[in-house]
Amino acid sequence: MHASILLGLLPFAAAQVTQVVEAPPPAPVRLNTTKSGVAPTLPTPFNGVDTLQGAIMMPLPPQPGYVGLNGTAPAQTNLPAATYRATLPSSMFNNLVGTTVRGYVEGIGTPAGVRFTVQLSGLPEQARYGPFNWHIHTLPVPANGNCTATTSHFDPTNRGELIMCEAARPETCQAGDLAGKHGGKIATPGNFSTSFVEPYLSTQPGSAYFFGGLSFVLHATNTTRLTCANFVQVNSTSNGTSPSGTGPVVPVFTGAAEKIGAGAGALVVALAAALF
Ligand SMILES: [Cu+2]
Repeated sequence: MHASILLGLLPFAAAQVTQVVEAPPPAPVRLNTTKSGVAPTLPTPFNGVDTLQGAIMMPLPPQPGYVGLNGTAPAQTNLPAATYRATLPSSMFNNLVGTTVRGYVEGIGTPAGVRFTVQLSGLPEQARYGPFNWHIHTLPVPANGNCTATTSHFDPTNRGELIMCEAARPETCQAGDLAGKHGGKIATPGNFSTSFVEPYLSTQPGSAYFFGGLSFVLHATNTTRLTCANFVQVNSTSNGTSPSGTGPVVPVFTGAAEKIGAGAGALVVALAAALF
C-alpha cells in the first residue's frame, strides 16, 4: 500500500481513537456500607461491595426474612384507574450495544395493584450484554436524557439491594425492582413482552408507592444503563397492543457528553465478565 494512502487513512484512525478516549467508562466503586445496612443478614465479615453507577454489581442470593428498614410493603388497593406510560426515546442513552431498544412500559391502576404491560424491541446481543435488568428508579430522567441521574431503584421500604429480591415474597423486595419480582432479567433475544399485576406500586399521587413521574431504566448485565424514560400520565389505556403514538413527548437524548464510548463500554463489560 502506498504511503500516501496510509496518510490519507490517518484522520479516520485518529477520529476513532478520539471517540474511545473522550468518554471513559465509570469505574466500579467499592462501598463498605450498603444503603440500608439491614440486619441480620450482612455477611460476616462484610468486606464491602462493588457498585457501578450506584448499583450493586453482584447482589448476594436471596435470604429468607430479609426486609427493609421500613418493613414490608403494604398491598396497594382501590387505585385510580390512571395510566402511566414510559416510552423509550429514539436515541439510546448508551449506544455501546450497536442497537436501539424501543418500546414502552405502561401501568394502569386497578382495585388490587397496578397492571403493567412491557413491550421492548431491538434488544442488544445477549451473549455480550445480556441478560438485561429492568427497574423503576427513584428520580426522573432529566431533559438531557441522562439515565445515571435517575439514581437508585425506587425503594420506599428502604430495603437496599445487597440481597437479591425473593420473588416468592415480593412484599420484601424493592418496590421498583420489577425484574426481581416479575420474571428476572430479560434473557430472550431481540424482543421482550410481558404483563403482570404489581401489588406494591400505586397510581395514587401522594402515595409513597406512586410511580408516576419516576423512570424506567434498562441495564446491561453489568448494570450499565442502556436506555430510560419517564412515566407520564396518558389518556388512553393499553389493550395489549402497541401504543398509539399520541402520548406526550418524552425527553430525547441528543447530547454526547454523558455517553460512554463504544470502546470504553466494552471495557466495562469485560471487567464485569472478569468479576463474574
Ligand atoms: Cu435499575
